[in-house]
Amino acid sequence: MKRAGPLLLLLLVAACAGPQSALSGAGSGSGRALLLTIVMTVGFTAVFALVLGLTALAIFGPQGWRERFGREGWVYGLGIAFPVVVIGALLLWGFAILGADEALADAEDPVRIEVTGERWWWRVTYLTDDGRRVESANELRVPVGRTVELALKSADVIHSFWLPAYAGKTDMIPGRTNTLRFVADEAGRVRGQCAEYCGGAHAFMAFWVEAMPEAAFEDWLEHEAGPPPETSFPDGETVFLSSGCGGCHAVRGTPGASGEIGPNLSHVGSRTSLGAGIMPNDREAFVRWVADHQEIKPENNMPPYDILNDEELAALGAYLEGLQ
Ligand code: HEC
Ligand SMILES: [Cu+2]
Repeated sequence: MKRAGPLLLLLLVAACAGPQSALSGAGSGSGRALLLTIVMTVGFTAVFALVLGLTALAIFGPQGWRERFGREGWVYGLGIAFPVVVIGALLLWGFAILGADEALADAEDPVRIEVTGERWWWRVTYLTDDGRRVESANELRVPVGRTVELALKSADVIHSFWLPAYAGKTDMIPGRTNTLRFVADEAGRVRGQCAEYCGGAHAFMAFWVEAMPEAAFEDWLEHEAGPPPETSFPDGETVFLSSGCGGCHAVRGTPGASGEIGPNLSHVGSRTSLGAGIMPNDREAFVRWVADHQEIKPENNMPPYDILNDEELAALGAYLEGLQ
């Protein structure tokens, strides 16, 4: 029984690892947030223990102690001066540690990506060195070891961009552009989530970030900027175009599919997930999304498509998966 405590704690801490954790961070910002968390936790546990100890002494302690604690000086000392000094010092240190990381702020030639919070997905636009805007959605790819500068915006209400493995939360506020810089220290895939309640499907507004070697990133971006390969599923493309999907979704190189309302689907088949980080990305998932997205992600802004039959759905699934 005596061992249960530490064991439980171990279990709890073990649950803190994984792709969406500041404790197993992979960037400079998360390291600082973790240090702050540890210092706060240890420090305030000590203060809590002190308060409990003094309270116990004041109640159960020897007569002399109890009289001593009865004096007014204690209220000024431990009740006012102590918290002001401790919390003030922590506040200043917190500002210093969480303030702009100078190396990051000064880094020249960052990779620039615009991320716009939409109800309830992420519009992602890469700004290339030669001035092009490459639109994608619901997933970010970044090069390892190079500073990434995100311009965070909102298209509607306040969202919050939270990518704990690399940095703290940054709000996305209508009419404003907030900047977030980070460096991914190693290759890998981490998860982020909207951290500000933004209405109906807020809980289903997540995203994945993949950090990859710089050369691979450049190749990927070049591919992402172009149209998908010619489709091997013309039937699916026909269903897509005749069902009005292209009024909301763009597929580069496809006449009639240049909508701006929903996520850009040019290379949707090559992304990690569907529906803003909530589903796998395979043919079957595409079919499920089109058929049942209002059950899977209630209240999302894509209209239901109950009119499509199984054959049309299968053709659409194959076509969408092929958008690589
Ligand atoms: C009125 C606009 C509208 C129309 C029409 C529309 N969609 Fe969507 N679609 C959206 C929106 C908005 C989302 C984002 C939903 C979310 O995740 O909150 C979306 C999401 C998607 C996704 C997931 C994309 C991703 O990045 O995960 C797919 C796939 C998709 N739609 C396919 C289709 C197909 C196929 C059709 C036609 C049968 C269609 N859409 C018609 C607005 C639309
Ligand atoms: Cu939200």
